[in-house]
Amino acid sequence: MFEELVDIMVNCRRCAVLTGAGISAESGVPTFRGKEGLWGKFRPEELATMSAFMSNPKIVWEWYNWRRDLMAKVQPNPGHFALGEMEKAFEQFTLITQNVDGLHRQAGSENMLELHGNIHRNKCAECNAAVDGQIEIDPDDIPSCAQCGGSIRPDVVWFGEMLDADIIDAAFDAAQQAELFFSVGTSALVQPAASLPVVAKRAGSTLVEVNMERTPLSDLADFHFCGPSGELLPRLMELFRRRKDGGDGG
Ligand code: BV8
Ligand code: ZN
Repeated sequence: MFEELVDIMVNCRRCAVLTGAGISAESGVPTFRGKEGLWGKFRPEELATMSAFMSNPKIVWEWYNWRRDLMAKVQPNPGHFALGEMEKAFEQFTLITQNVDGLHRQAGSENMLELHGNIHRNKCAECNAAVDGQIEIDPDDIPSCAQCGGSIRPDVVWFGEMLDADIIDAAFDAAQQAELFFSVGTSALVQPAASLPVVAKRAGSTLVEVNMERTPLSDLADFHFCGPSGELLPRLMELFRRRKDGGDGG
């Protein structure tokens, strides 16, 4: 199943990976668009937008507190660890994640870009000042920014908000330079993240998709492996390791 891909991997020096909610699914974190998805109960526009926060900060904080509580109970799964191992196998490796759950860092990934922020961090909704430490936010008594008095919000990128310019630039650079680009556990719908695999492919990269279902990217990909990333990525790395150790000719 992976032999042809491993033949390519062993000759690549620059690799980049884009992950989405699917890679955290086997850790017990609901995905955004799956039937049990986070959005199942709500619509993105209702909650993950500045206008939702301005009009109903209480319900937005209730939702984020619910997700934070959930994430405090979950662990990285073998898919996260496989990407942590993959990072060490290439001269240049960049992990680009749309996820805000922090599980990649817990699994040992170092050179990574959090495109959509991090749910465990807070910031001021007015002046963007980082608010470290305080994690528990009472939706009925939302704290104010010490600098400007603005309301405190989760430090994530909402729909209609710009991504951090340095982070998205670094992500496109990594995609442009990659010889090998993996898209893992993402429906490839949300922009600008979903353009990264396309940029990589156009720049000559081998494009590999690991996902439970086909996506708008699947026809463009050189390889599409349909299945759970928590099983497929460890198997791929196992074969890659054996090939690197010279223990496996085929
Ligand atoms: C921007 C952080 C410039 C918050 C998120 C029309 C109106 C308004 C806006 C737009 C519009 N058209 C386009 C836009 C732009 C919009 C966008 O792309 N919308 C989409 C929905 C069409 N993008 C933006 O607004 C971005 N900003 O463009 O700024 C701008 C400025 C002003 C005005 C206009 C433009 C900001 C986007 C960031 C939004 N924030 N998250 C939070 O988390 O609370 S997005 C959210 O979706 C998450 O980050 C999530 O990661 C991301 C993408 O979803 P996926 O990760 O792909 O998850 P999903 O459930 O969809 O898919 C999971 C996949 O995994 C599935 O395919 C499933 O089969 C698979 N899977 C499941 N289990 C497994 C698995 N695969 C493998 N193994 C498994 N076990
Ligand atoms: Zn402020």
